[in-house]
Amino acid sequence: MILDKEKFKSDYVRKLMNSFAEEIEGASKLHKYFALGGLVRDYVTENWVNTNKYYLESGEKQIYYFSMEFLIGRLLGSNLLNLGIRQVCKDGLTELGISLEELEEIENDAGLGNGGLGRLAACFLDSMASSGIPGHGCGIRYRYGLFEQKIIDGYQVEVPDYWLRDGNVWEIRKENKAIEVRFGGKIRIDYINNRMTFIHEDYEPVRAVPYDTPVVAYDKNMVNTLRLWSAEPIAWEFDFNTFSRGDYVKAEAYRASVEAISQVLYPDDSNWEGKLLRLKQQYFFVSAGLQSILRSYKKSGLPINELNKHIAVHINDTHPSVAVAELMRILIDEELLSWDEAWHITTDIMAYTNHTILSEALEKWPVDMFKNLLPRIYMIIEEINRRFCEALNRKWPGQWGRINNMSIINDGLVKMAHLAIVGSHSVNGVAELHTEILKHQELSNFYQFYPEKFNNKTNGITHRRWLMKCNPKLSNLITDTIGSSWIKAPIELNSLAKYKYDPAFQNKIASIKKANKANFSNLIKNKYGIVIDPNSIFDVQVKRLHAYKRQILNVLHIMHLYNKLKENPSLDILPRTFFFGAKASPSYHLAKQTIKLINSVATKINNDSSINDKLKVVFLENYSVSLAEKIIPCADVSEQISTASKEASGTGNMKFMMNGAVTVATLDGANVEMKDAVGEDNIVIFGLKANEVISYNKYGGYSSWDVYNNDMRVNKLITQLVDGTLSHSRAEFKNIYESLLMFNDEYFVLKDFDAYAKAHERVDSLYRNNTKWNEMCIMNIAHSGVFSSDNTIKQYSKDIWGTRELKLLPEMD
Ligand code: 26Q
Repeated sequence: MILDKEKFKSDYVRKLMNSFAEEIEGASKLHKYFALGGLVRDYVTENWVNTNKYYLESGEKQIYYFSMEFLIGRLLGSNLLNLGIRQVCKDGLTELGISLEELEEIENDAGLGNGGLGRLAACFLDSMASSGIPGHGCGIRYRYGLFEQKIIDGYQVEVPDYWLRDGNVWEIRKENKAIEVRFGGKIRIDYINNRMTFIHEDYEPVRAVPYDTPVVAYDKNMVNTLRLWSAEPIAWEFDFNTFSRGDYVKAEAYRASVEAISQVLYPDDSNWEGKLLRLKQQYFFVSAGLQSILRSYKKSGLPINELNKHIAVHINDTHPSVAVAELMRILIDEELLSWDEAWHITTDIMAYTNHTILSEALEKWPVDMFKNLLPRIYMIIEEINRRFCEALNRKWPGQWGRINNMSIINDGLVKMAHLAIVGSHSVNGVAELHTEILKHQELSNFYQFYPEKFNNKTNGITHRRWLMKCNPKLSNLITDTIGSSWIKAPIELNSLAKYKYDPAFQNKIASIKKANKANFSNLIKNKYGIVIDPNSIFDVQVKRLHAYKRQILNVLHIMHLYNKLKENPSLDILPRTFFFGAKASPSYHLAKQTIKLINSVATKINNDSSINDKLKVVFLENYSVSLAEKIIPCADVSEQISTASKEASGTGNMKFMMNGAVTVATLDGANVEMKDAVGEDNIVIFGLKANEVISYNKYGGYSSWDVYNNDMRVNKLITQLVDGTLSHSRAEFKNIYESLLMFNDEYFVLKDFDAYAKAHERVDSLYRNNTKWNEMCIMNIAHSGVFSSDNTIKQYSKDIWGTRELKLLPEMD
């Protein structure tokens, strides 16, 4: 948008006055932030209204991305960027004596996600809008996001994340668009006009109220919508006229049980408590979302049997897969379509993305729970399953083992992944390797039955947030060097490859990294009191804590370097600072123990002056989107070391690459494609391959005891876990010790140790050659454009959704 500085200043002063009856002098930082956010929101509202109007009137196909998680982080900076007014606002604020950066720091992260899956949804929203695709998010407005992590005494302590405490300037509550969602009760079957009719009785109604957040396109007059639903009691329960004490108690219980639905985001949990509530959450937002889509579709006057021409729904992992049955319910029970018509429309609308091959993450619900909570939905799933099993039996007559295995309902469980596959026209994995594993291992039966449904869509990241916003110095250097076309067409970053050998460009790249590192070092000193050397190699592993991601491999290797330095204090290794950032699911004991281990190793190493500051270890508390934006531009080395075959894709890996880090990687997830893009000289690959891991898992042949007995470095490290080296209590790291030895090291940490240590020796020697290292950084940036989520989203749009990319919204009258 066009905005001049003087206009901005006067708008801002007025906004502060109108919102808080304050002048700049007397206003708090919080109010200054809210005035700025409110003003930016005002700037987008006209385009937002026009976009919605255009979408409604044109009948343009809309895609709704259904997700339990949207990890969007902060919005002020990205909205300013996408509107193209960051500089003018910054200059205007400076003249008013206000620092834009300081105001940006006031905003609470919207932490409505655990990790990759939620952040992917957020990147997709940005890319859909910026590519001109009419695409919207649909999810839950959790009152509490993922917990805030405190580290106390080296242990993770979880604190509730009340992100809405100060209010949320970006959202608008849409009271008039509320929807009723029904739980429990019974289904009575009746014949009305000769049609079998299903009447839902004695249900518990819940009011779903939408809160809309604008999703601003980059340099386009379009604004899409993220609609998050909040659960509230239906008003009639509080009829104060007929109110008795008993009613009051009942009404309060009802209120609490309803509000619980949108109270808190579930951590990716091995703990199944609160299962019922999670199922309630899923049906709640799916039903509200689909009902509201239908309501606005009908307003446009288009015929119901063309719904699939105008609407697409994407199911982000199995969590929203009840959408298949809910859409069938609406089309059959409310729109009076036949089963076959409804099924054709539903499967044409739905598409499903799988994000994991870990079987514990595939959702299964006990039949009794499901039937009681969602009786009509359960009936529909039974019918879907009956027809599906019949079709299976036609293809594979009498192969009951296989049919049982594929059945949606089996062993007293409803299998949501199966429902999603059967009810969608597209099933995709999130990296080439992952999709191949789905097709030939985990979902091979389904692939044989529905080969045409399976496809790959490699993940991506929005280069607007993950380069332009978080690393403005690098972004400006790129534009100064190759022009600005890469911003609209990130693949053109590859023009940077020409400058690979250019010493002047290399120096600029190196000095930007150095400046970012120096800034961050100050932050670390202020927050943790740890002094780190900005000239040391910054080696970073930030991601959810999980055994398969192998933070343990990293920390064991750090212990090993420390052991070597203790033996030989003059050992010639380059100084390194290792950073970790990770939240562990509260009930995931081993993950929490790993955090304690990292912190114990950090304390030991950081306080040992005999190693001459050659090693430092920093655990970054409360890893989040806003912290990621700070650490990623500083990284020299990116740790992507999951056990091959276990990481579906990874997206952090791409963010580091785009910011010029060199990746130490196993051939897992999208690392494989990163290697292909950047060339094997510019990435450090090590370790078992996916097929080797799969084969060990199938046929055996690995014993961690053998490594322990034969590799004296490993032997020493394992012993140190339990001999008091790191903790007074020898039981402190017992679970880690046992997982590596007694339970035969499920994730091949010891097996890969030697290769990993060698990979780091390579890193050390590559870094010594400044020129070579800079070349590698440049090549990583230059080949990262293919991992922009703009690229990914265009493939979804073309291959799966059938949506169009609008250049600009036509002028509205
Ligand atoms: C399941 C059942 C009960 C409670 C919680 C869950 C649950 C919650 C979150 C299961 C899984 C998740 C999140 C998964 C996730 O983030 N997966 C990551 O998705 C990324 C985007 O595709 C990939 O890049 C990562 O490889 C994958 O791990």
